[in-house]
Order: sequence, then structure tokens, then C-alpha cells
Amino acid sequence: MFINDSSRRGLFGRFVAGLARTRQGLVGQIERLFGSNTPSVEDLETLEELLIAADFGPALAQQLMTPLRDRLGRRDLSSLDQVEAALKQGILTVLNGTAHPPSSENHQTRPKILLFLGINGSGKTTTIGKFANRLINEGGLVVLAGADTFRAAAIEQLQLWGRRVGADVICHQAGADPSAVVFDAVQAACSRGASHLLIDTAGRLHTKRNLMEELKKIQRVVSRQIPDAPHERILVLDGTSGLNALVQARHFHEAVGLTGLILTKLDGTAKGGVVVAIADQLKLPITYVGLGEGVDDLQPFVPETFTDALFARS
Ligand SMILES: Nc1nc2c(ncn2[C@@H]2O[C@H](COP(=O)(O)OP(=O)(O)OP(=O)(O)O)[C@@H](O)[C@H]2O)c(=O)[nH]1
Ligand SMILES: [Mg+2]
Repeated sequence: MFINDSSRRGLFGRFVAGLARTRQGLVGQIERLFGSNTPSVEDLETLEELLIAADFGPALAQQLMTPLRDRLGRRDLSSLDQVEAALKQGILTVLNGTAHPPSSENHQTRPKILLFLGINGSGKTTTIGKFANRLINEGGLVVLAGADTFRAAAIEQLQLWGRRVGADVICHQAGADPSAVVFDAVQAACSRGASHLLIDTAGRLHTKRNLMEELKKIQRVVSRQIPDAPHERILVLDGTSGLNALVQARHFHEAVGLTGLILTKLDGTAKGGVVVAIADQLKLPITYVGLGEGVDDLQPFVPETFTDALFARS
């Protein structure tokens, strides 16, 4: 996705608002800690605890602290600005160390097929609605597949999003075989000349073997119709579920080979450090983040914007 200067400024504002809780919890405390006095060894201990409390995870928190401790030892760390700059740099290095997401602009095949996965309530259906809206605003023709045939009202929820954003929805009755829905949806997307097919799946616990097998079956059905599809396999993670997200991601990655992650509900948590922990541990690209429930609240994840917004002064 091409992001010009003015949309980057808009993006920054959204990240500033969406990360308010994490910023208050983490950066607010850092300002109190280092605002008026020279950093001490004990202050750096407290900073490490703050990072852990914001869900950066103990290993990453320690890793981020190492350069700060070295600098303090060399008497080269004397102000809040220096502490923040060093921390920001460390976070950015981790975020920039992940794999690059597959480029959607250069994608030749139509339709491009994206499979959305995740545990119950992580935000899959909402994310699909918001994502479809983005694609349609960019001129795309989008079809949605209601392959969550399990949860009551899941099909209606997707249909509502379809009407709201202007996307066709292919679905069967509740209780139908999800693979059969997906088969029909691929046919429909091809015959309608759709640019994208977004597949909504039922929430599933990563520990349930049969449900993970069902995902593989969906994948097989799609790839039999279009050999290199599904082109993206995106895990939707609830940002408020903390480091649990790491365990989920590992299981889903093993089952389907994820191409990217979307973290939702960052607006609802003071533990936004989980974004950095996930990037550090999994090295999978975080493509978008959910910063609210509204149709415009799915935003591309730009590491620099994330870090700048995290440390923005009000
Ligand atoms: N604040 C906030 N709420 C969100 C965000 N994304 C999703 N939600 C809310 O999270 C709840 C669950 O979202 P769904 O999209 O239904 O989640 P799901 O993964 O499809 O759930 P199942 O299909 O039951 O597994 C809804 O109330 C959404 O409005 C977000 O980025 N921020
Ligand atoms: Mg759903």
C-alpha cells in the first residue's frame, strides 16, 4: 500500500488516539520517572518493569534495556529525551526486523484470495468488513465468503458488513460444510471478475485438532481451484489477550503457514507492547492493526508511525 505524506499524517493521528492507553500507561510513567532527575540504575529497573507490564515480555524487555544500561554505565544517559530516543530506536529495530508482507499491488491473479483465521472473538469478521471497505475505496470489487457456518448469527453479521461496505456475500445455511461455501465463493468471485475474495472462518481454538484440520481442508479446496491460492493466510489476534497471542500464532502458523498478522483492539488495551513482542518472536509481518470498532479503524501498520505515536507528547 502506498502511503503519501498527508495520509501518513492522518495515520499518525489515528495511532496517537488508538494507542492512548498504552502511551498513558507506559510513556506517562517514563516521563514521571525520568522527567526531573538523572536516570539511576534503580530507575532502569523500574523502566524494565514498566515494559513487562505493557506486555513487551520479559526477554524483550531485558533486550531493550541492555543498550540503556550500557550507556548509563558509560555515563552517557542523562535525560528523559535520551532514554526515550534509545527505547524508540530499540523498538523500531525489532519492528523492522520482521519479514515483508506480500505485496498486494503487484498481484496479477484475480481474484486475490485471503483467508482470515483466529480464535473466537478475536475480531475476524469485523476486520474483514473494514478491510473490504478499504479495498472497495481503492476501486476493488470484493466478494466475502461466509465460511463461519458454526456460530449462530455469524452469517448475518457478515451480510450486514457486506451491505454496509458494498461487497457481495456468498453463504450457505448455518451448519453447512465451510469448504462447500468456499468452493462456491471462489467460483462466484471468478465469474464476477472480483479483485478480492475474503474468507471469514469460524473462531477456533488452536488446540482443537479437528478444527485445525478443517482449515487445511478449506485451503485444499481453494488451491484445487486456483493453484497458488489462498494467497494470504492472515491470523487475526486480539491485542488485549496479551502474550497468549504468541502461543496461538505459533499453532496457526504450523497448521496453515501464515503470511501475516492483524492485531485488533489496540485501542482497548494498555498492553500495546504485545505488538513488539509478537514481531520479535514470530518475525511475521504485522500488516494492519485495529484501533476501534468503526469502519475506518483498520489501519496499515507502519513501524515508524507506531513508535512515534507511542512516544508522542501531548
Ligand atoms: N475496540 C475495538 N473493538 C473491536 C476491534 N475489532 C473488533 N472489535 C470488536 O470485537 C468484537 C468481536 O468481533 P468479531 O469481528 O465478531 O470477532 P470474530 O473473531 O469474528 O468472532 P467469532 O466469529 O465469534 O469467532 C466485536 O464487538 C467487535 O466490534 C477493534 O479494533 N477495536
Ligand atoms: Mg466472526
